[in-house]
Amino acid sequence: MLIKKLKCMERILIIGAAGQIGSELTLALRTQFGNGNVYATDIKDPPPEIREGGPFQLLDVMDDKHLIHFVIRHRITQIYHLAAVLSGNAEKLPLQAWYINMNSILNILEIARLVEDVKKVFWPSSIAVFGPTTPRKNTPQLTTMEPSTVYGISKLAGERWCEYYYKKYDLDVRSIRYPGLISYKTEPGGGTTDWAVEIFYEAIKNKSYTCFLKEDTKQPLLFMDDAIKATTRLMEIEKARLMLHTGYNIMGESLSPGDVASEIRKHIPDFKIRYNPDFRQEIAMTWPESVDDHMARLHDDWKPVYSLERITKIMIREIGLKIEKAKH
Ligand code: AKB
Repeated sequence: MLIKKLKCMERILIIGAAGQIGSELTLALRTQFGNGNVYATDIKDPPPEIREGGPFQLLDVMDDKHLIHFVIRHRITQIYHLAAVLSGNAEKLPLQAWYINMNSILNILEIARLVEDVKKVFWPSSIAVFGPTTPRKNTPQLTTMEPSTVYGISKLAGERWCEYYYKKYDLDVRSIRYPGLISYKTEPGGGTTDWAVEIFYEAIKNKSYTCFLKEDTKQPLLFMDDAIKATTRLMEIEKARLMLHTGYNIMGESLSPGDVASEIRKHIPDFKIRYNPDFRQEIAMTWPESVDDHMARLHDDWKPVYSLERITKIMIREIGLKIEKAKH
């Protein structure tokens, strides 16, 4: 009862609510805390259920003055900062990506430090924090980290800043190193793991896909529902029980485009895939194939429950319905 009462007092700000993670996390948090207590924001329009299901406002995380006013006016207690320039796009405009990724997290950390009502911050890290000198298989939580992409460097620096604010100001920042996320609600944009979503859309629309990675390049992947559960659980854990204030490794399965294509063919037998690796192949080769996520699993017994077989069935069904609906 007491827990329920406290939960109702939370007022949550989501930055990047129109993105791949934001569009699903907003809905999950609205179910948990009540629609009116979760303020979704982005610089672009979100899907209709985000805009219509609770408060939504266009807001730019780079605009620190508007942001701090928003946080004070709505007496925000938790901030989820999900906006970022992803790995592939960041390589095209490295300095802009660095500026956006770093200044946005610093804006959030500063606001959270200055505004007393803000008690917790969530910020997504990534498997991109690892680099070519990191062991690629079962990558440990703590290991050599020498990222060679601008996105990876910004995520590693972001992790260090999160820990700095925790140590210096006792700010309760929590983070997960997301692997490639598979989801059907909102497509990702500009990442090195985007193929794991694109492949389903193209298989359903055109029965063919040209993949930007090689057939056998394995990456750690995770279904969005498992990622959302890991995130909401991490945010619920008592502060004293947290083992890390940087990013927790998590993953579902380690899969290559060839693995996913074979599973899709069980449903669409004439699906064809071609491989035309581009610059993202090089990025993928510096990232883990799989990560050791035992620390995340220690928290409330979190473990992924969606297998490739189950994910494929869901993706084919849901994307099929979405395409049908768009026609009418
Ligand atoms: C990307 O590919 O850039 C992201 C990530 C793994 O952080 N999906």
